[in-house]
Amino acid sequence: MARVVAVSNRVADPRKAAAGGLAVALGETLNATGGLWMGWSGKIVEGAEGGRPGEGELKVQQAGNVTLATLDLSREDHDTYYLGYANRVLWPVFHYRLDLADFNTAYLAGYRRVNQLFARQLLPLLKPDDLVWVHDYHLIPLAAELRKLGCNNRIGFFLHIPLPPPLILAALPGHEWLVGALFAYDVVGFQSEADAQHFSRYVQSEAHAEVVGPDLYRAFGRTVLARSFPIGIDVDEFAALTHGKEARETYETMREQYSKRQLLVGIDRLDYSKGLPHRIRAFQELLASYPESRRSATLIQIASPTREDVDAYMDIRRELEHLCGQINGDYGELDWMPVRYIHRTLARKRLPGLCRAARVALVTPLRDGMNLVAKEYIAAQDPGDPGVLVLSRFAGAAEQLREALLVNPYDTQGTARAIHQALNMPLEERQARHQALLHRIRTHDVHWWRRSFLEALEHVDAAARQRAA
Ligand code: ADQ
Repeated sequence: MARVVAVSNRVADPRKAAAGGLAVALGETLNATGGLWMGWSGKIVEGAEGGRPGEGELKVQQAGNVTLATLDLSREDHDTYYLGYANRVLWPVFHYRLDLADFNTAYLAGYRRVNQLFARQLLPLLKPDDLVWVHDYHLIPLAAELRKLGCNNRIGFFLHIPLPPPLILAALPGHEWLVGALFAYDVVGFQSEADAQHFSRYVQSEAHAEVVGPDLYRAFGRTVLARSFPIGIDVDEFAALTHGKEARETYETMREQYSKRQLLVGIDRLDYSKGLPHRIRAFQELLASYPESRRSATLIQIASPTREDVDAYMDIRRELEHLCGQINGDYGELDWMPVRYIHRTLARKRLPGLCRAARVALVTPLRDGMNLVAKEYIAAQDPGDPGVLVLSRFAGAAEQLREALLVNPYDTQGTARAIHQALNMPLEERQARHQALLHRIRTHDVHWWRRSFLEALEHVDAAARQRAA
């Protein structure tokens, strides 16, 4: 295979286990092809007068067979591109939260500037046959910027978050420009069928795109292959972690502590898209409607700190803390607290232990591109005595994980009923559902995802590209 060049907002050293499944999976391909990974270093350089540092500060280092190329950002670029356009505009709009979007024009200017900077820095590193794979909403216009500089490589883009329906997307000022920029790619990948359909409907109605073949759209003088490539996890890597020392320790401690109780778990970033307050209210409803669950059902909610410089994230944190305090005050006993809320990132090596010890996992986002926690929970279970996944129908994962108990997180009573059903599900039914789910996440794991995307990119119709050139 040709050399693969990955570009994402942040890069991770693929050799470090803590980097997680995506880094490991990408790392494998990058390593095999002697590839390159470019992104922001995570460092902010304060200019003398808040100005931007000069260019040419790309830091290049080797991680095994992989070249890592990282760029520092100026304070202004970081605040407008990353905190601004990516996290205050695209993230809320793409998660259907127009009410939380802040359409400040300085953000868009910063977003364009940083994408231009990435393009200028990346171009000299590219060889003509490289396959370039750009990741996520931070870098949508990158291919368009590279094309302007004369780049003719095959370039693919994968959107890790949802793409909203046309009328929500159309509320974004400059949406025509943003979606138009996707046509500079050869392949555009989405997490779910629903997202791919939103793209199809949008480009046909707003950009008068022509459908020129299966999943092939032509507009702006270019042809793009756009379809879903649902991301998976590295099931074997996760299974190995599950049997590691730290995970076993966590599992045994939890089993011991909760031997007479029913343990439920929630593991998320503290993001408003994850539906945490809705989840706590559904759990409260469980305690109110099913008295037998009192003194028994215990929810451990791990919510890791994230994007705390953005107001909406401080608001959701306060709301969650208030709700957890309320439910513990109303229902808690001297020897039992219904919710244990932990505002921290759980060490990756311990995560499978907690998953395995929990009878039920609550994965109930209001909107989510995929949600890998749902898949990790399945991978961590003991097939002989598996737990039950309660999953929001609005997570991309719900398209694949049909044997989970699917819920509408806005329906508090309905979700409480599903949690009750999960807690009382007979062993044979748990086993049958788990077996089907495990099969699905195994056949569609992260390696399948990476291979199918890169194969699509490698085999993109050369004739169509010629016509476009
Ligand atoms: P995220 O929104 O970050 O990712 P998710 O897929 O749920 O969401 O989690 C990514 C990883 O973070 C998982 O490996 C998970 O275990 C870990 N994680 C989450 N919360 C944690 C916590 N409190 N402690 C420790 N680890 C935690 C985006 C999209 C998703 C999409 C992924 C991958 O929003 O929809 O599934 O990218 O494409």
